[in-house]
Amino acid sequence: MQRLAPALREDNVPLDLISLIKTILAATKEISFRVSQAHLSGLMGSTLDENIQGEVQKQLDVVANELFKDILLESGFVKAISSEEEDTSVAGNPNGKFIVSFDPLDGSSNIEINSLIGTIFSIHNAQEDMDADDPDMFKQSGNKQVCAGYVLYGPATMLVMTTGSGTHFYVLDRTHGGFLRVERNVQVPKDTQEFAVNMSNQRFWQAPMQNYINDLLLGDTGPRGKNFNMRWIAAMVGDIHRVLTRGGLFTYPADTKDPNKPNKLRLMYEANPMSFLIEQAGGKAMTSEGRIMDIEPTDIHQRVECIMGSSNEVDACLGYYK
Ligand code: AFP
Repeated sequence: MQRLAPALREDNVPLDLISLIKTILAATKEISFRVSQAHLSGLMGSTLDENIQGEVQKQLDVVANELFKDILLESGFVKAISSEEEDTSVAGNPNGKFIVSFDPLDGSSNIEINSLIGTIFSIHNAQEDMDADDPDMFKQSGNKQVCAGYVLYGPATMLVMTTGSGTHFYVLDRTHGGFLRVERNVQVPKDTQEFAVNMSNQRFWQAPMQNYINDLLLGDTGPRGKNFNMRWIAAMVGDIHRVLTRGGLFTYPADTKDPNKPNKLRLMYEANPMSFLIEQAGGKAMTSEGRIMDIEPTDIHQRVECIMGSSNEVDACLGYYK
């Protein structure tokens, strides 16, 4: 097992990016501690506020967001940040080399039930010719990410990260306080018999997704000729971690439940970083129309359809849209 900084140096990650990653991890270690103490410190439950997405914020969402934002902005490494919990981007050091998009606490409906939650982050190079307070700086495709990852606050606090040379697993070793690399170049199996989707939305999906999932449910009596199992953690960090660990297909398809919100997952804070991790591990990350990371963003809070995971299964799903 290797400590984080030597592991990153071995992968030829530039020193300024290593410094930023260490800053991000300092914030996540603090969030991990606050999460573990939340019940004891009266931090369970919701605030009276809604975020820009119209979702009620949990107290821990706010704490995690403030912590992450403050540590990043004070570091001097970032020109601006953009968070799922902020109305717009927030300016940092005008000379900062990077910009960071993040979901400070993904899966917040799991907080009360002491189930999986995590922090997701995505790093791009800052554009030198743009002002630090210009949110348009974040309108860069997922292809331009220089690093992406998540920290999962589970039985172990785990970091899963890529800088473009494979996806690697790290575990927080509380005996020395740092992350140790436990698995290099994780590979998502090409085939799977497991899928993850919120089945309660089935009647709102488009016909191709309805047909695909129906065929999975028919198991060995249907056209797929094999049985499938289903899992749904309701936190993308948890579901994608399972896919990275043992394969699977994860989807949050477009639906007509709320005509003003045909997609649920956020491109910048969820879909792009997870796509980078999945593709670096040999999987696929798509919408029904193309690669997620090819999307040129038009809004920092835009939402996108997600179909990702084991490559042959993603292809099988997309076959229903042709
Ligand atoms: P939050 O970021 O608001 O906690 O939402 C989590 C999430 O965006 C994603 O992580 C899950 O996959 C998805 O929502 C779960 O959605 P359902 O509540 O519709 O199952």
